[in-house]
Amino acid sequence: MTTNRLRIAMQKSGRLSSDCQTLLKQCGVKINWNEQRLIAYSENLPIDILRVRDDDIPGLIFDGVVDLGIIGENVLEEVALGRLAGGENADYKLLKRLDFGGCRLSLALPRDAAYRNIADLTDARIATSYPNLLKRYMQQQNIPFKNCLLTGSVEVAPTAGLANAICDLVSSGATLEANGLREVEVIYRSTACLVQRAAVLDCKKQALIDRLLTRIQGVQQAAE
Ligand code: PRT
Ligand code: ZN
Repeated sequence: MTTNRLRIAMQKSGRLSSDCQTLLKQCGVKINWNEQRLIAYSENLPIDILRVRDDDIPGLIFDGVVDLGIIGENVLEEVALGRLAGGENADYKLLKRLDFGGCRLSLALPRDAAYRNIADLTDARIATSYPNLLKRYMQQQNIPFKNCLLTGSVEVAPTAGLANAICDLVSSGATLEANGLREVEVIYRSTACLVQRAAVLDCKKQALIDRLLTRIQGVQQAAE
C-alpha cells in the first residue's frame, strides 16, 4: 500500500474532471490519460492519479489512502459531518480553494409558494442529497424540518409531491427555473479545493506538494 509516489485522487468523470486535468497540465505534471483506467501515472514526476467517484474522495483523504485530493468543498464538508456524527475521524488540511467548480447549496421552493424568511420552512419536508449540511444549517437557524433523502432528481421532488422544498446545488439557476423553483436561501458556498491528508508526510512528498502548490498559485494568479 505504501508508495514513494505521491497519490492524488480526483473525479473520474464529471464536472470537475477536465478542470483537474487542465490544472495538472498547467502545473507541468504530464499524465498519460487513459479513459478506462482507474489509475494514471505521471511520466515526469513521482505522481499517481487515482480516478474515482467524487463522493469517495473525502474518505480516501481521511483514511490516508491518498496524499492529496481535488474535491468540491460541498462534498468534503458533507462527508466530514457524516463521519464526525458516526464518531469517525474526518481530519484533513485544506491547502487551497481552486478557481473552478464554484456553486452554492441553496434552499428552493415552488415559484408561487409564499416565503418571507426561514421560519416559513418550519416542519417542511425538504428533499436533498446533502442531509448533513442541511441539518447543520437548520439547527443553527433553530428550525425543525423533515428530511427527504434523494441522491438524484432532487429538483423534481416538489412537483412529484415528495417534498415542500429542496436543498440542492445551484450554479446558473437554470435548473431551478426549468423546474418552476425559486432560490430562497443560500446555505453554503463551494468551490473545488486541494486537500491534503492530515498525517505528516515524508519530506520528499511534502516538498513535491509544496512545489505543486506554488505552481497552482502561479497559474491562478495568471488567470486573474
Ligand atoms: O459521478 P460522480 O459521483 O463523481 O459525480 P456527481 O454526479 O456526484 O457530481 P458532478 O460531476 O455533477 O459534480 C461534481 C461537483 O461539481 C459538485 O460536487 C460541486 O462541487 C460542483 N458543481 C458546480 C456542481 C454544479 N456546479 C452544479 N451546477 N455540481 C452539480 N451541479 C448540478 C446541480 O446539482 C443541479 O442539478 O447542476 C444543476 C444546477 O445547475 P444550474 O447551472 O442549472 O444552476
Ligand atoms: Zn458524486
